[in-house]
Amino acid sequence: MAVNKEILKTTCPRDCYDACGIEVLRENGKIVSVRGDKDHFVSRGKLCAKCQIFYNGVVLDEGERLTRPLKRVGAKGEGRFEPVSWETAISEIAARLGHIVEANGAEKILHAHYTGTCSLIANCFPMRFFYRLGAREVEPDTVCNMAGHVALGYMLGTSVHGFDPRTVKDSKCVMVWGANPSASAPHAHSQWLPEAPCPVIVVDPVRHATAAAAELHLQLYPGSDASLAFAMMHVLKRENLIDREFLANHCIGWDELEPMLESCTPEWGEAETGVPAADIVRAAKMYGAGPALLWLGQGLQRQPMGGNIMRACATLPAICGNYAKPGAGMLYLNGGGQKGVDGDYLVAPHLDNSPDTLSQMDMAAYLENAENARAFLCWNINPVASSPEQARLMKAMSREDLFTVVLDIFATDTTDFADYVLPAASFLEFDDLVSGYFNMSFSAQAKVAEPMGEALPNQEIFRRLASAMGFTEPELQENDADIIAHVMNGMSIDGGFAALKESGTLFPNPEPQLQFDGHKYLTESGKIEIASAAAEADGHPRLPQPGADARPGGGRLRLITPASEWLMNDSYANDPKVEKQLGAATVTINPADAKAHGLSAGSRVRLSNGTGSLDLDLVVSDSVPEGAAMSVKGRWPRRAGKNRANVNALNSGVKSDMGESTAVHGVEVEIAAL
Ligand SMILES: Nc1nc2c(c(=O)[nH]1)N[C@H]1C(S)=C(S)[C@@H](COP(=O)(O)OP(=O)(O)OC[C@H]3O[C@@H](n4cnc5c(=O)[nH]c(N)nc54)[C@H](O)[C@@H]3O)O[C@H]1N2
Ligand SMILES: Nc1nc2c(c(=O)[nH]1)N[C@H]1C(S)=C(S)[C@@H](COP(=O)(O)OP(=O)(O)OC[C@H]3O[C@@H](n4cnc5c(=O)[nH]c(N)nc54)[C@H](O)[C@@H]3O)O[C@H]1N2
Ligand code: SF4
Ligand SMILES: [Mo]
Repeated sequence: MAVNKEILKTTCPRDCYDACGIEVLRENGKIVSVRGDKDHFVSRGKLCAKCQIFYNGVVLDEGERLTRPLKRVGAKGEGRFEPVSWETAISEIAARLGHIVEANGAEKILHAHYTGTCSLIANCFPMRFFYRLGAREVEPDTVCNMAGHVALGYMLGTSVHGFDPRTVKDSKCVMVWGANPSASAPHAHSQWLPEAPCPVIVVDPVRHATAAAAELHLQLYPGSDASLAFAMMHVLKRENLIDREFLANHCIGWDELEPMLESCTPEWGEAETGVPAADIVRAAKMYGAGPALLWLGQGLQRQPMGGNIMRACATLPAICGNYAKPGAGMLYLNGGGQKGVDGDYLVAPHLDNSPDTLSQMDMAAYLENAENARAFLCWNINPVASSPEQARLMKAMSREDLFTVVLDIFATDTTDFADYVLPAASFLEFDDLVSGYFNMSFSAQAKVAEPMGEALPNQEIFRRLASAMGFTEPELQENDADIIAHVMNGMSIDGGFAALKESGTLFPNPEPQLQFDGHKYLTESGKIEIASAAAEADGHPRLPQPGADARPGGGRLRLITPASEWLMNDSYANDPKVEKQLGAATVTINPADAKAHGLSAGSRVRLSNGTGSLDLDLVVSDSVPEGAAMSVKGRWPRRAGKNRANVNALNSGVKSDMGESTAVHGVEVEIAAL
């Protein structure tokens, strides 16, 4: 019999800078291979190593996926369930939620969500349901990047209008500050940076692969970034590399900032940051040499003073006039708005009845108390793995009277605590849209397989819940094809979804975009607010401040828990081949600290603090500076043996200075041999 072979294009919808194009090979309608699209400008025929495994591994494995709605039969946390029909699950959940709304009020229903899938409909549509319901939302960005959003909002009026990476062809320097592309943006690491026509500077306490490949790596102490930025600004001023005309025309507050630079000499900078003064001078001259790009990572602001640090670092492009011209700019994230995506339409804010949001840093404490929350719904998130105060959260989620519903594609630590588990369809199983947040690309997620078992896309699950709860607003029943058509009608893409599926990815703006073209800054003043009255009104300093966090005392270490090259947040750890690549869970410390603590490489150590403890294998390397420790995020507590913990067992949930956001890279731990 002839084999019917087809190749279909789709897109990786994960929370990743790259937004790779994917090619799915099907034989007689069955997926036989998921791989990088040869014609795609990012993937060029190659997915990252983790997705190459995972998308051909457990995602396609019916034995590993959730395929039926489940109802709890065991104790909370045990993960024992019996299958039920969709009708039973939906009607019982709707009845219970309806009862809570009547007896306690909808604000006693808490819901948490984040980055499980970032395709537009599956990530946004469920918000329509929760807005209408009036449930309380755990503000998702508070576990990731909220401090940076708030800080850049003060300065620029937006945090989601970054540089266009295509503009690098005109750059004289790229500076990557507090991001690790070698893990979190693998193709930017292997292609975009090496192909840049200019030197690369990396600023990071950890010498990761991108830092090792850079012309210059400034290996600073964690939390000393604001001082480094001020020392660089001192040099830029001294060397006449600042753009005074730009400052006069487009910025507010230079006159107030300039005197602050006087004492921030490179030698002062070295004492503050640990970076040699000569390297500070060299970096400033490289950055000041002409149009330059500054990439501010999300890891950068996950610190106690993360908001101030973002403001200090983002002052560099302002004083060098690095906006609104080719080769210049700053990037935190690129939002869909720049491409014409109507984000409001996707979530329907006019339905919003909900009370104030809750910081994810406060979630464990909040859930402990029945007065706060009677129900907890989790979708696109695995908080038992990703949230702070892990042990406290598991205990709170063990409350018999906390009605818990979790949507996921796999059984996770979080589904173990659910009363009902609802099986979500994977990205291969429904049509959707993907908007890259680094590149200015816009892509189709195409349905290339039927949903596995009885799994359903998030949006369909919430349509069914909305009906069962008697909600009649048409927005809650809008179908995917209509949503896709509506979004695309608002954008300048010819041929609609069919054309997008055919090409996989398009650039709504075919030419490289100038950041803040025509100097249209989005603050109320229309200028870059180095000095911000809005920040001051919110109780922050009017200007970014130099300064570094106190270095941990008493032999403690500052624990950095960034992205792993083998995991995608808290996903992929259940794939046996990924698990093999990951090997044993480790913590890396500097040789000087190993010596001081009498520890040797390969030994088993315990990290502990007032929040919890975690046992790991020790790696000793000067890839991390003295006083710091590094262990990647994203392992699954339930796969760690009887202790059921990952790095978030040590995370107290301490907040950064802005946005009630996480300061997870500022956590301190003690280390001891086991
Ligand atoms: N210690 C430490 N902790 C951290 C961080 C850190 O740096 N250090 N980083 C933080 C950051 S930046 C983030 S963004 C968060 C991320 O934390 P999470 O959002 O919890 O992590 P993800 O792995 O992105 O997604 C969670 C779940 O979504 C599921 N999923 C995938 N597709 C779908 C779908 O279509 N529908 C549904 N319902 N579920 C789906 C996945 O199987 C996974 O279990 O973690 C934070 N936690
Ligand atoms: N493979 C993989 N890719 C991912 C993810 C993943 O989990 N795995 N997660 C995705 C998500 S949700 C996000 S938010 C992004 C995050 O991606 P990134 O923006 O790269 O953020 P992180 O990985 O948390 O941390 C980046 C770097 O910040 C550094 N850092 C920590 N403290 C400091 C400090 O005080 N100063 C400076 N200058 N640097 C510091 C860390 O050493 C680390 O190298 O990646 C996305 N991509
Ligand atoms: S996670 Fe990132 S690098 Fe990996 S396939 Fe998806 S978009 Fe590409
Ligand atoms: Mo994130």
